[in-house]
Amino acid sequence: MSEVVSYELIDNIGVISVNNPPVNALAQVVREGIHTAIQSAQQDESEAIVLYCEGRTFIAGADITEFGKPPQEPGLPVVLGAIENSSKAVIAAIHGTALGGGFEVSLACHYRCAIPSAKVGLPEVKLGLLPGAGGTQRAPRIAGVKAALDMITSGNPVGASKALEMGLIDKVIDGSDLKAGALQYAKELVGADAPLRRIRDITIDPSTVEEGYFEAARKQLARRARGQIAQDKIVSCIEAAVELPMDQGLERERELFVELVTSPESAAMRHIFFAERLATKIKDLPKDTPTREINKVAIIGGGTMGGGIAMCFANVGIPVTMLEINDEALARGMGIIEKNYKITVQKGKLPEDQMASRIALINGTTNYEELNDVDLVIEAVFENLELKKEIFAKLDGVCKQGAILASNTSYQDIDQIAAATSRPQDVVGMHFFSPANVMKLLENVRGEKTADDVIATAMKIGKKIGKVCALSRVCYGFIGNRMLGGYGRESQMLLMDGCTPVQVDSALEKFGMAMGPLAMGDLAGLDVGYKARQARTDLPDDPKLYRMGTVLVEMGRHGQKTGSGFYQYDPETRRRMSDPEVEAMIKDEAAKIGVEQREISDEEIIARCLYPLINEGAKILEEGIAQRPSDIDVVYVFGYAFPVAKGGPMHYADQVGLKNVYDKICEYRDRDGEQYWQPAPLLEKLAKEGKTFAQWGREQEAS
Ligand code: 3H9
Repeated sequence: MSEVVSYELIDNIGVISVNNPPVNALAQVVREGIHTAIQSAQQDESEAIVLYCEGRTFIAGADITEFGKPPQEPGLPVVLGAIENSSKAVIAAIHGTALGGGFEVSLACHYRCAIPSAKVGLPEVKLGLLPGAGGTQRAPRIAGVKAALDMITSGNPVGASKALEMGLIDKVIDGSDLKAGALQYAKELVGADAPLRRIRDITIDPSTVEEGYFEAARKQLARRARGQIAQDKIVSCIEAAVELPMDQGLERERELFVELVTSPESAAMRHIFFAERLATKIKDLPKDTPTREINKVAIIGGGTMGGGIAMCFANVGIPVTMLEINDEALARGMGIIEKNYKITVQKGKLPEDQMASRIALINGTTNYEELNDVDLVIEAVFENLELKKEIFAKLDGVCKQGAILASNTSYQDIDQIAAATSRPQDVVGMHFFSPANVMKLLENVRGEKTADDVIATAMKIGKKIGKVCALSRVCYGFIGNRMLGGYGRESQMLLMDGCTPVQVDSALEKFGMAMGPLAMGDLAGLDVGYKARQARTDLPDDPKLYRMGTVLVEMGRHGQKTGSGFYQYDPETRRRMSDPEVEAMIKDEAAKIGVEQREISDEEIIARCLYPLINEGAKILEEGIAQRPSDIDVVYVFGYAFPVAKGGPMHYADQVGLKNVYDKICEYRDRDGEQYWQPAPLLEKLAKEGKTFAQWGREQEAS
């Protein structure tokens, strides 16, 4: 057939096998191979056809690398048409993950069987797309409108038994020998003279859909979509599945798919898909770098952070010992963990019995000696370098040789912490984000002396506990927090210049940030930044700088925890409300220091808050703190809720144009001063050469 698709006749069944590692994506050769195989099977003595995949999974979707390139024949709809119109029943045999175009291939088949561990789904929405090969038309025809809409707009896969319940597949094969089971099933269908079941022949009764259902779905999805445009179009497609005949529904789907696949939102989300995977690759570490076994973990500190980290390990069945200074602190820590698990159970996301088994994996101690057999320790105490050094010296004394000693510090120097031990090669940063059991990012920090296998292990264990990992070198604040400085500063400067807090936050929330910077300050506590500023000696002596943050804290308005900060908060619901008193105060403070306020556009708000991120990102690249521009995007999307549909700050900068970013920074420098705006040399260079960060990244990767 072709290099990646083969065809053989086994007894009376034709078997098409796809073999396109790693995930059997539907590259042109695969599409062509399946198409040819289906056609030739029509001519031989086979009585049914099984579509099977070699390797770790059934087809996991279209080949994402082909999007944005000129289309190559045959297109997927043509292949699906050939399958659906086959004169002999085609049976999809599913293992691993049948996703996107892969699941759509199976929906064009007449029957679908799967092994119990298989999953099926339509995750296109996670790439800013919709299922473009009939998924939006076929799924509601067999699973019902609501189930299909939920599945396609969430993008989440379902396991084989659930898929069977939903009508998405027809049979779960007993045991793990899929090929034998599928052959057996095909023979049974032939023996029973089973009809050619084409999903296209099913019509949906419109009266089964409540009046106003689609409008309500649109509204609900718009609230959670944050700048993403695919959800709304998915609703339109499913509406078409109800209202239009199959062919017209497919046409509508194709039209909307093409709009999405050429949109900047989908390009950004595809960028993040590949960036997430690239971030796990360490430039100077071979793929086969050995890793250390992690079977038992200790966490130092049972606060919110330590508790959240402990949950991450317990969730994947790894026993954890949590160390606190006394029994009272330990009981408090265990209480927080239990409360968090209970909330998860109440939300229906965890069965109650699993909660008990996970909690049972977390043990408390106040005695360092009990850490003598753990494979990994993560210190998560408050940000005090001396205290951290003391703890690491103690760990050095009790932990077995080869144990990895990690710090969850957000700022401190990993090399100094490592120097407090006799084994700096075993010391690494593992920076989790709060709440640690929820946030996806794990920023691993490589010290000067960290051993290769320690880095490789930190990346591997991160993946195991469900995190998206990125690697940083040592600097104050590492990649993520170091970049934040200018973002917070400008959000407050804008107030002095004439904005209200609502205006600043709304502009950034419209851009797609989950929460504007001032509301975020209120959530974190304005006193935190206030105290940190007091400890710094390097800040310019400028009355404008952080003026409102300072004034509010000195009035006792520390943010949500005191019921007011930049905003007022409803004591019951915590709903944020603008505060006329703060707005008047801002005007007064600006007048006191002689700042003339003016109208400020959303465009200026976005530029002043986001361009400092980009500029610092460029410095971080030049210094080799981040491995590549796309790693910075991964940090921001998964750790700081930067909108995925914008692709992270560096991708966004490339879209705006580096020259435009550079020119604006120069304009702000000339207006507001060099102490705040100093274009990074790399940004200046690339702007002048007309290049993008992505191009620079590729050049570096190749060199
Ligand atoms: C679609 O189907 C559109 C249609 O509706 C309409 C068409 C007309 N293409 O994730 P991993 C690479 S949209 C190309 O580390 P895992 C990946 O980059 C698609 N490459 O493995 C990585 O490369 P490398 C809908 C792909 O075991 C390697 O495979 N489908 C694709 O942790 C291993 O990946 C999806 O959105 C692809 N489709 O997870 C599914 N998929 O080794 C996307 C993967 O060089 N894929 N690669 O870094 C996944 O969710 C996961 O890869 C999967 C395996 C769960 C399958």
